[in-house]
Amino acid sequence: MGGLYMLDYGAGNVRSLWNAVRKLGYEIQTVKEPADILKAEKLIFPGVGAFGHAMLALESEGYTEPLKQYIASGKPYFGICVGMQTLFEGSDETPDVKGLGIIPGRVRKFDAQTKAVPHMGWNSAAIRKDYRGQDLSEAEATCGISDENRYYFVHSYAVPYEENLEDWVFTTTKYGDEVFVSSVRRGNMFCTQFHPEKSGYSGLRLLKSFLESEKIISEDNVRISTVAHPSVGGFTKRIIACLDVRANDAGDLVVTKGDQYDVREKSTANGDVRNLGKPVDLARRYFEEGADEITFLNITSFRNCPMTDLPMLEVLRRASQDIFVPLTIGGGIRDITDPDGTFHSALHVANEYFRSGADKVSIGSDAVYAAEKYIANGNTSSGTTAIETIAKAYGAQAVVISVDPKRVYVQSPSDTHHHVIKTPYIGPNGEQYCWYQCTVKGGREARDLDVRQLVVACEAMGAGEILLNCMDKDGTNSGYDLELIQDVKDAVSIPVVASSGAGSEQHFIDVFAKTNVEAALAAGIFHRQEVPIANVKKVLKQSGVPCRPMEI
Ligand code: 1PR
Repeated sequence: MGGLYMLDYGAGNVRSLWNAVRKLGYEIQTVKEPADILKAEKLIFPGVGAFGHAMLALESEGYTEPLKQYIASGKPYFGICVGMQTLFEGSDETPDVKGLGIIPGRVRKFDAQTKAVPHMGWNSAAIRKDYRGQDLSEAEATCGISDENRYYFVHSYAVPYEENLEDWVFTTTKYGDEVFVSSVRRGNMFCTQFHPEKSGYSGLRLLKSFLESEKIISEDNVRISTVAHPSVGGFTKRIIACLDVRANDAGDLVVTKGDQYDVREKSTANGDVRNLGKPVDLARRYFEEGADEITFLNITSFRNCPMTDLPMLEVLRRASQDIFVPLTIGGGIRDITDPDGTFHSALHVANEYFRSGADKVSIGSDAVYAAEKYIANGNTSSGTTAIETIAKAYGAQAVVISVDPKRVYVQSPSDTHHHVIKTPYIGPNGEQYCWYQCTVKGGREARDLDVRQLVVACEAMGAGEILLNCMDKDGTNSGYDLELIQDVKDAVSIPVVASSGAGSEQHFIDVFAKTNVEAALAAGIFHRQEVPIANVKKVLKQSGVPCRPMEI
């Protein structure tokens, strides 16, 4: 089909959308100049990053007027996330920048007192039962959205559902105590707050219905009833598969797995790097098996890794062609100086990863150094750290902090100036207390910084999520470190991913029952096929923990 265009203002991972459209058998072109917008027969605007940044980028590229003209022409338009928000009058995210003003209403920030913000993960999108006089099955059939499915959201700002929006609102979604507009649909326009290109097969079906449709819906179907749909909460806990990747001694990139971060076989004379499979093949398997997200950690990239040799870029490019759930990449996100003296900022390194298909980047060692400086400067930051520069360009939700802590036992809380917790894992000398010491370089070097100090500083600098490993638990199959996890949850209001130690389905039940963490990550049990992801979700569902259903 000719004439399908994507509006890209250079702010994010448009590769996922491109891959999703290709997967569905369509070709899509990128808007390169204002005239392309008017040439388009169908237009998709996958907005990423801050509202103000998007509006200013549209303005400076000369896209604002052609975009308004395109929408007014009646040709099909699909806005995603910020691509939907820009249609409203304005946003609290950037109060002095006006939106396109096509839909009445304003984008507001979620209340972080009552829930983790950003709203990150899978939630339902409930079609209003009275929608434009259609019955539910008709509405479902014409757009591919179903109340049963879950869609991937990642945002801190949303349009609260209000009565005056009823001519526009197609679905609403509940997050914590707030109900917001998760899609609008009217005339030629269909826009979603969630990311269909990251919403598995449910998202692909929705995109397909847009690509196939002649027109979204006719004007005479404008809604007639005033009964709003009582949106029910459908937010789920996430199950994340993690792939620790490095080159083995033969130079091939393999998925490996450590025991407390030691990835070398003990059974072979040479102590070879443990090889559990090929990164792209394993990641594809986890997507098909129902992983809600996939994380790749390049575990040796703290070594000198020039920009010309970032092997994970190719892994991401290939993985993102067939995987339609969020991909996180970690390892080596920091300022890099190549052997020839060329300097690359952390933002530039992150750009390369986003352009190759990553949705989030995870920062380990560099976050520890940044937090140390932040604390040393009286809890102020320069604005130039990797966390800050990447969060400013791509939004907080794109910046994950990967924490590699290890326990340091003390007899009494007064034995250290660090934040101490009581632990059920008694120390070698009978100690009942410990603090969690941050490490860098894959756990090789310990720093005088505790986990609480790290996560609080990183949240203040603009990080959007914490990936909380535990060196003592990694690879032990003995369950998550629940005390550590709840302690970190209590310290921040951004989402926290529990990691390290999962060895059975029961461990997932425990982590969600005994802490209020948003997601649980595991590596070894999935790689060794000891517990399939489907079984984890089945037992969680039986225990009353909401999960994204398996889909085909
Ligand atoms: O410091 O920004 O270059 O990032 C390096 C990244 O590599 C960090 O995210 C760090 O956690 C990771 N990393 C470095 N060395 C290792 C190692 O294992 N030797 N892996 C490593 C961290 C922990 C988790 C693991 C969970 C679950 N591995 O990724 O997947 O513990 O395992 P389990 O379910 O089998 O218990 P930078």
